[in-house]
Amino acid sequence: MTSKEAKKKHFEAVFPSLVEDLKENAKQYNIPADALKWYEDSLNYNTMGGKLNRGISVPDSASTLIGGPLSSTDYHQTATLGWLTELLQAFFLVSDDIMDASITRRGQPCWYKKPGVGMIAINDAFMLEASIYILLKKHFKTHPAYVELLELFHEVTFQTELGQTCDLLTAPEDHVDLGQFSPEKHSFIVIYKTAYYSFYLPVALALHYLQLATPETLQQSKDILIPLGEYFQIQDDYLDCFGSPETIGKIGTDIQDNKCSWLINQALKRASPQQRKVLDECYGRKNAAMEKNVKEVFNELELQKVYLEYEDKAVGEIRARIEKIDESHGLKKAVFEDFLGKIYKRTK
Ligand code: GPP
Ligand code: MG
Ligand code: MG
Ligand code: MG
Repeated sequence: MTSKEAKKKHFEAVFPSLVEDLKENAKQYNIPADALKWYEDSLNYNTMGGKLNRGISVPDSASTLIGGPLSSTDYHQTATLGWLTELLQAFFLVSDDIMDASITRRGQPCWYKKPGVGMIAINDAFMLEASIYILLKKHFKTHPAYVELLELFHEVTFQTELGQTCDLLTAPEDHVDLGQFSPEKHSFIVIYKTAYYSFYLPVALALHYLQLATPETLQQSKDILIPLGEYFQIQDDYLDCFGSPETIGKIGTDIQDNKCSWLINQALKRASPQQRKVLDECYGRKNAAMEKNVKEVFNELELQKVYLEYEDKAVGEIRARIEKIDESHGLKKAVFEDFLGKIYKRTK
């Protein structure tokens, strides 16, 4: 087993006890047995099975910040905070898959696509979100940063929902207008819908847990993690079209869903009048043949090459920012180098 696999196993081993906590909490309301089982199944199906990068980053960042291995209590506590970020992610993904009409997630049917689930998934998403605050109270009520942790989860949730609002409003189902897209809009969408919860949140949690969170350390972290998160979502947009569904575990929907993705913005910058006509006629239509025509234009415009050039440039800029970090406030460059290392050139 590689050390990465061992780390993942160690982190996964914490989850069952959190599921037990949540079941115990639910039992105080005399929850019927079938509802308790439904809740447990939803927790397991929607929270497990992913890469767990966000969650593992909380204990990882904490250990880097203190410059050595965590005590077993600190590991358990920071891994619990990591699982809360994974619950937040589960809440978002169950909801996002309904909104995006997606088919698969993590190599399995999306939760709402499972026989017998359907729109019950909306309530399950709410239950996943509520579970964060039940566990936060149980494990951190007496932590000096309890209120900061609580407010951080609330703020990051709102930021993500703001990004999702813009993602959906720029992608109306019944009206395609590629003139509505722009790189600026794209940048706003991806920073809010992805970067805050996926990148800033895990590091901010580690800083609060260790009581190293100050306006300076939080701001310095944000200045690196938001661009890093923007790069991550551009990878996601790229993989939606050019990744392999077997590897990424999901079937891309961005072209048919009329999404203001990185690829369409690049295509619009480069398209000839004829290519633009194909994009206007075929983008955002629920039709596989039209989706194929769009992909052909993307290929003619060599967007895979454009992406590799973007990646080199973006990663160079992020590395330069990391280099400039002032470690005297308690931050460590390695927190960000590790994060970049986890996603650089990812294929899933
Ligand atoms: C990723 O968008 C963003 C999210 C999963 C946040 C959703 C936010 C909500 C408030 C529900 P995406 O649709 O590109 O992700 P994926 O490609 O994984 O479906
Ligand atoms: Mg989406
Ligand atoms: Mg989606
Ligand atoms: Mg996507």
